[in-house]
Parts: sequence; C-alpha cells; structure tokens
Amino acid sequence: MRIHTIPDSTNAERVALALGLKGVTDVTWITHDPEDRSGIRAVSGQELVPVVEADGRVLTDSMPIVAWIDRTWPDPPLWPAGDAARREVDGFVSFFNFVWKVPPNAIDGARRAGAPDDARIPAWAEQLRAWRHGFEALLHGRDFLFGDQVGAADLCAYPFLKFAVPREPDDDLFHGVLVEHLALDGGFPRLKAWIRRMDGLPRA
Ligand SMILES: N[C@@H](CCC(=O)N[C@@H](CS)C(=O)NCC(=O)O)C(=O)O
Repeated sequence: MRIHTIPDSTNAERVALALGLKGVTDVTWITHDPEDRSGIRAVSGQELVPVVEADGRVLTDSMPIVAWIDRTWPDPPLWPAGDAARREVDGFVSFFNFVWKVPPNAIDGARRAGAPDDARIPAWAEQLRAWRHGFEALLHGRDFLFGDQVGAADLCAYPFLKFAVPREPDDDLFHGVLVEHLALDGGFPRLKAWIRRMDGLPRA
C-alpha cells in the first residue's frame, strides 16, 4: 500500500493510527511538498491528503479510508457492533468533520487572508473552548470516547485535539490555532489523560 501525505498531516494521522492498530506494516509513505500538489493531483485528481493506493484502487478522504481499513482488516474492530452503536459513532464523526472543524478552519482562513481582526474570531474561539467540555463528558467512566476500546471516533478526533496538550512546536498555522484555542487551562483531566493514552498507540 502507498499513502500520500504532507508533513504533520492531521487527517493522514487518522489513517496511520488505524493501520497501526490493525498491525498493518506493508505501507510506503510518500511525503509531498505542501506547496506542490501536482503529484497528489496526478494520482487522485484532487489535492488533499491522505490518498491511499491499494489493490489498484485510489482512495481519498481519511474517515472513509479508515472505514475501508476496518472492512479489510476486521481485527480489532474500530466501530462497535450493532446498528445503533455504529450510527452513534458515525454521528460523532460527522459532527467532528462538518461542525467541529468549522471554527479552527475559519480562524485559520481569516489569518491566511490577512484578516486577523475578523470580528467573528472570538466567537469561533469560544465555541472551540466550549466543546472541550463535551469531550471531557464523553470520557466519564471509560477510557475512550465511545467505550473502553479505542475506535473510529478516537482516531477521528485525536489528531486535532492532541494540540490541547503541549507538544513539539511546529510552524503550521492551523496547528497554531489549535494550540491557542484548545489549551486545557489546567482542567479537563480526562481529556488530558485520553490524549496521553492516544499518544502511546502504534502508527503505521
Ligand atoms: N476530508 C479530507 C480532508 C483532507 C485535508 O484537508 N487534508 C489536509 C492535510 S491534513 C490537506 O491536504 N490540506 C491541503 C490544503 O488545505 O491545501 C480528509 O479527511 O481526508
């Protein structure tokens, strides 16, 4: 399997974690220059990573890729058994991708557009801080977001939420937004412990 990425890609880390948990090691990572997407476009017809090439197929979009990994290597399962429980996890993934990501992307977009004084930034930042309570609540009485075993919801959220805990600085502007607005302010002990637990998982 070949996986196309860029340095420190959050969405590609979802895939690295899924493959690591499955024990899949036959993976070649191809890291592209973020400023030159021509190779990614040539392979997949679009510019975002991760892109997986496997069995003559080209797959894009990290969580559908994680679902494909789960179907291809069923153990350990990344989604719970039962339609209702699966749907709950899928609902979380949709929330995370289509709702939670909006504020950090909007703040990042405003900064890149040279509008760091955009009046909407404080509201987006406050929304990000408020959502920390929801993650803390999901971790009451269990080690992972939807149960005692790591699963798709954890892989989906962790590469972004990990910036709540100080780590090696990098110069990525989007990561900087997360560091600034997810800081745990000395609270959120379950969220902090979950990030440390996730830090220790294997990656392909
Ligand atoms: N929905 C896609 C989003 C992929 C995505 O945004 N990838 C980022 C890297 S983490 C990227 O390629 N960004 C390029 C850009 O914004 O120009 C997924 O989950 O894979």
